Amino acid sequence: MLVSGGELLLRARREGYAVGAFNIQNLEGLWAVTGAAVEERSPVIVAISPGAIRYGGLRLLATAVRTVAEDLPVPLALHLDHGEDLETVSRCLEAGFTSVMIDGSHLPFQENVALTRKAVELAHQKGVSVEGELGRLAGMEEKSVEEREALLTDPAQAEEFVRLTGVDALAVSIGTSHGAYKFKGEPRLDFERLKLVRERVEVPLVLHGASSVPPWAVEKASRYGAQLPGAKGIPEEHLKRAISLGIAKVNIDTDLRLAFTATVREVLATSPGEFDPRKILGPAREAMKEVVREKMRLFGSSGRAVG
Ligand code: TD3
Ligand code: ZN
Repeated sequence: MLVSGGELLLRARREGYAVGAFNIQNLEGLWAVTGAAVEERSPVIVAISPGAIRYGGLRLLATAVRTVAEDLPVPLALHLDHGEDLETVSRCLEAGFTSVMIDGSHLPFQENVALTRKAVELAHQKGVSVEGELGRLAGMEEKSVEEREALLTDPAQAEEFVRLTGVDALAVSIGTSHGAYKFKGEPRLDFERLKLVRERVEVPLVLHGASSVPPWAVEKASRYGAQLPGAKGIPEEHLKRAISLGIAKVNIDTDLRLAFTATVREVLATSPGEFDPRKILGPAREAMKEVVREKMRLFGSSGRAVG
């Protein structure tokens, strides 16, 4: 069933687990993510970014997700990831999203507050919850202490941001970044900062850039010709710790892309006579589904859809 994003996260926060938000761009992704949720009996957030909207079309993607959600035996929230402006937010509200993110993290504090507050006004009129972001996601290596401080979420500012905007969830910057190259050296997250934010902020917290970039996926893709030197993500233990410290939503995109692409490469390389898209994309979406299932178990959302 289609549910409000806010409700999913409040329950996760209360019970101490996290709901995965998995990005999709097409039907393969939708099948993989919802298939995993059913098999794990897990609540799930299907995330669609502005890039995905440009690729797949807003109405078509939204209709597909809502149609699947109707008959789904587990709760699903349809979420706009990294909404860039109020027009995108409005279009998604119109299309039946049950959760939206407005990302003003690149703006000066007051401008981020103003933009986010407007998104909250629009969305709350329709009973839709809003995620805002404070602090910027960026590689933290080769940065001075001052530069890091400027990028990571400030706990006192976070408290003020939530109070001034009325957001239902807050994305924080504690050292993660998007993509497959998150660290050059040892993976490090600022857990102390997360604790301080948690002490001051009541609403559920969100971790972006949370893919683990598992070695098996990088190796499999590389075996069949991919070139991903230095790819590195967030260790699973770090994610568990972040969830124990109050993260209630974890965003995953890169790991799904890697699993999908590694499998497409494998099929093409090992079955050169194959040209039926179903025989190529079928195994790929199956691999993607297995990754989503593992995330659900790691985040503690497996089995939460019942009782
Ligand atoms: O918001 N997202 C998904 C879009 C980013 C493009 O990769 C995330 O925070 C996912 O982060 P990750 O670690 O999967 O790249
Ligand atoms: Zn993100």
